[in-house]
Amino acid sequence: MIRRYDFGTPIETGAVVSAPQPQAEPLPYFTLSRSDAALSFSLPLSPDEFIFGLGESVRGVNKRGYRYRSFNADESTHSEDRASLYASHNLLIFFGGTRLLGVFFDDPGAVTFDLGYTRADEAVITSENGDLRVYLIEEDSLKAIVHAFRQLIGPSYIPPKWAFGYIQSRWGYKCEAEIRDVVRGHRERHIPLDGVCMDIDYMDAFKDFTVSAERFPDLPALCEDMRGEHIRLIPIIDAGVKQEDGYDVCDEGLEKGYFCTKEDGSPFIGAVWPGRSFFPDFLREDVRAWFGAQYARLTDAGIEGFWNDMNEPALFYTPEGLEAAIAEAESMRGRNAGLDDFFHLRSVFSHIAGNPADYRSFYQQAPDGLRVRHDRVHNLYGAMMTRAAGEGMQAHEPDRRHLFFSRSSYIGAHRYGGVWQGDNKSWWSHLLLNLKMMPSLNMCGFLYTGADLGGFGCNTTEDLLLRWLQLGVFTPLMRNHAALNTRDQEIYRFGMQEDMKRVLSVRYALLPYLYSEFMKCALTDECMFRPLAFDYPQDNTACRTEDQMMLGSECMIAPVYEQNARGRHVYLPEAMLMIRLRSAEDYDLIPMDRGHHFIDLALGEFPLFVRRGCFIPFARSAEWVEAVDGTNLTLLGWLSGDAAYALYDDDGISTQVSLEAGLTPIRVRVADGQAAASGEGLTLYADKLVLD
Ligand code: MIG
Repeated sequence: MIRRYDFGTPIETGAVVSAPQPQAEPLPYFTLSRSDAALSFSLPLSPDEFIFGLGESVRGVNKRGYRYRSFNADESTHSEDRASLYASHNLLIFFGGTRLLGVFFDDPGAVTFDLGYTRADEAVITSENGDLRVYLIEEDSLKAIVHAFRQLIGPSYIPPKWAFGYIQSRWGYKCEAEIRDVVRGHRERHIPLDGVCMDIDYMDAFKDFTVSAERFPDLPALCEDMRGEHIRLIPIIDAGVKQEDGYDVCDEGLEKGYFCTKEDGSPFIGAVWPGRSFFPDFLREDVRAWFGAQYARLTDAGIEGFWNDMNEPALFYTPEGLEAAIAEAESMRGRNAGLDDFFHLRSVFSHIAGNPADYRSFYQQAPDGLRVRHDRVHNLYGAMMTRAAGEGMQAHEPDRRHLFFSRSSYIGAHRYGGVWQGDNKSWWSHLLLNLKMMPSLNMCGFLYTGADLGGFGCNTTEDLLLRWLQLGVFTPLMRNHAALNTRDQEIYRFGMQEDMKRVLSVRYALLPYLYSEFMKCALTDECMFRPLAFDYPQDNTACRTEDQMMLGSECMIAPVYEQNARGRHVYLPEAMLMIRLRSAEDYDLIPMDRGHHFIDLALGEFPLFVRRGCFIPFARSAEWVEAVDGTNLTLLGWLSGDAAYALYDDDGISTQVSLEAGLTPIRVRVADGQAAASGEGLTLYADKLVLD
């Protein structure tokens, strides 16, 4: 059951698709308090209560014990102390205390979540706007709460099937020749690959929807050659539009008044990669339609996917902010500056980027037509950019799916695109963070997601990349991406490339299962990645386990995330079959009992656990998605009797998807120590099933 409570004058966010009527009675469970405009909701916590949710954020899957703040930020240090990342996903689920309760705070402004931080026995959620909608979700299980929430917010975005292939990316690929080299580097060595991202350097002077004539003289021809190699190019689009006379996007945006404005009505200017830039007012439907239509310039050249960046929006500086800092410095000239002056000066300059004052200095148009100061609706900016892109493509090519993933998001954007987890670092702790964010993002509707494999900032090490690929094999978005001036990170740069290649072979062999599970979750509003608590709520050890995740209905994963480890501890909440994988052809099948285990895993090995009584389909590997034969499948599992799996598949590109039409039941009958498998139109091998 979902109940809605309105406070003040809520701003329409587009997060939900079917709002129940607001309740007249006061909000139960929470104690309310006001201080100026801000409205706080507090709730006592019992000692062992869990709090799940908050989508993209640092720390654990259980968010209890820290203070988080929804205020989207271009934050490249995802350390434990960061309260905000790029997204705001204001869902909390209280579990294991006196109540089982989901709460969604639908508020596009700053919201603070003090979850047992100030006081260990209390959660206090504070809306700075004080104008918001609160949805209470009460069901009898964690799964049911998330399912009800997902029905409230509408269906998750569905990417094309090729987007489940391995994608190589790097900030610094400058020209066509370099892209061709990267593709050759993979194809020559038979390292699987389906896409290459084009970062900001493909553009002419970082102008959105332009292509550098010098470095990419013939994009349509390049796209066509790449298609011949079964590769898609995926260009980046930034939020800021370069201020430049004669640049048509800028000229048209100015002429039609499409950009965010300052208090005096003149267009707001902030500096990002193109230098001084304007920011489209994505809250406006007409602006979204206009911006979204621009993507067609690239799809008409043969592009089928995009990533949207810098859409918090990131601001390096505003002319006013920079001027004020310089004035401050000048006022100190000639003074015999002491330590305090020095620290003050340093802090003035280090706070120019992403300055809260800048977010208060411009205005947008809310859906009700009223002018609203940006900071009150800040967390919608990236979401509405993704919506512009998604709706633009729906209008332009309604029958085809396109790949979209965005850096910034708000709940609601999950209907239009996926997200990547932003500028992580080549740290082992960020491999674990990648894993922990997966289920939280899934709860909030973001199913197509993954992190920069190998790490974005800092120099990776080959063992880190190898172990990270062993996690990336399971994440829908599987992209290796690295920052400018970091060590080369393509697989073929490393001595361990054969091991890495073997890991990738598993991705393609698992594709029928991963795609099937993804699509079933997208079409039925379920989570593909789940904390163990969702499946084993009565098992306290399982509930407190955060470095293993349930994957789809049949599996559990437990990646190695420590350097020099040659194995790890795994807790099995029930008997499972461990598939110790080295490659798609080379693996061990080991039945294991419920309980604690230490599992040996050499550098090139990683485990996948299949619940006893279940099986998964495993294909022959391939070097690109379209080459995977999803009809020729080996079944892997541990059975003592009959079992079944519903395999979903489709053409991978059409927007007309139907669960019923896509499902093929696979049945295994076990009799006299023999297994026989059947499934219409499928060639199935039952010889790898472990029977007892
Ligand atoms: O300020 O386009 O998160 O993936 O490579 C950095 C350059 C801008 C941030 C993105 C990252 C991308 C980078 N961008």
